[in-house]
Amino acid sequence: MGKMRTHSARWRAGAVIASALLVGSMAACGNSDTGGGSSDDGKLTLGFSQVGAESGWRTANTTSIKEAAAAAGVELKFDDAQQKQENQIKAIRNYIQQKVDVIAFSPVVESGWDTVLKEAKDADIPVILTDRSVDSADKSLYKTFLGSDFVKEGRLAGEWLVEQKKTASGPVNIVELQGNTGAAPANDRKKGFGEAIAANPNLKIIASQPGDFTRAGGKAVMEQFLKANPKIDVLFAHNDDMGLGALEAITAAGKVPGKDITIITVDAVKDGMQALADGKFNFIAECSPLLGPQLMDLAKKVHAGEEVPARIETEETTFTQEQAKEALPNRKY
Ligand code: GYE
Repeated sequence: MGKMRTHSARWRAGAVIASALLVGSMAACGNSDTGGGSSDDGKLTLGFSQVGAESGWRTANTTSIKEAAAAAGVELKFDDAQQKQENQIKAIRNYIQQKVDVIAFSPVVESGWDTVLKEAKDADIPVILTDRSVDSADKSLYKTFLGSDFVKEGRLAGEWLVEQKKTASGPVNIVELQGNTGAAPANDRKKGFGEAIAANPNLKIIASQPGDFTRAGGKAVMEQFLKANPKIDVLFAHNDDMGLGALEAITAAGKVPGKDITIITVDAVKDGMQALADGKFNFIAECSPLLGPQLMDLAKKVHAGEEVPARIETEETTFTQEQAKEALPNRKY
C-alpha cells in the first residue's frame, strides 16, 4: 500500500510539473487540435482519439494527455468521439491518412476494431491503447495497453460490501448502474463485483442497467430503479458521475443517500470524493485518469522502435469516508 501511494504521489508531482511547463510551451505550440499532416519540425506527432467528455474522469484524462503532450514536446492531434465508435474509426482513419507517427485511443467499446487496427498496421503506424482495451484476438494489432484493472476495481468494491454486510441475516438488495454497453470498464467492473459478492448469498443484484457513465444517465435510471423496487439497500455505480446523478433521484424519493442506501462507486474524482467525505457515498474504488505522462513516454518509445511491455497497469487504491476526508485537500482532479 505504501508503495502505491508513493507511486501515485510521483505521478501527481509529474502532473504539476507538466502544468507548469505547459504555460511556457503553449504559445509556441498553438492549437494542437487542428492542422493536418505529419510534423516536419522533428516533433513526434501523436493522433489521439478520445471517448468523449462524459464524466469528470474523462475531463481529467483529456487534461492530463494535453498537458503531458505539451510538456513532452509531442504534437498532439486530438479528437473527441462523443461516445460513438463510428467517430473513433473515422478519426483513426484520418490519422492514418495524415501519416501521424503514433496513434493512441481509448476505445469506447471493446469489439469491432480489427479492420481499422489492421489498416494502421499496414500503414506501419504503431497503436497504443490507453485507458480501455479491445477484445481483438490478434495482439499484434497494437503495441501496448496502458490502463487500470477494471475487474479488480469491481472486486474491491464488492469485497468491501461483503465485509460491511457480513452480519446481515436477510437479503441485501443491490441495484447496479453500468457504464455504456460494451465498454471494457462496464463489462469488467460488473464481473469483478459480481464475483466478489457471490461470497454471501444474501447479497443480490435485483436490477442492473446502463447509465452510460453520465450524471443524467445515473439520475434517470436510478429514478426507474426506485419506482420499481420498494426496498433498495445498496447502489453500485460503475463511476462517480452516475452515483452523483443518482443522489438527486434518491433525495427526491425521500431517502437519505449513504444511510438508507449504501453507495459504492468507482473513479475517485473530486466531486465523488467530496460526496464520500460528506457521507453521501460510502466507498470508492480509485481509477486514475492521469495517464498522460506515461502515454507520451510510451509513444516516444514505440516510435523509436523500442520494446515496451504489452500491458502497463495503473496503480490505484480505495477510499472510505474517513480516508476521503484526509485525501481531499491534496486531490488534483
Ligand atoms: O471510470 C468513467 C469514464 O474508461 C476508466 O470511463 C474509464 C471510465 C471511467 O467515463 O468515469
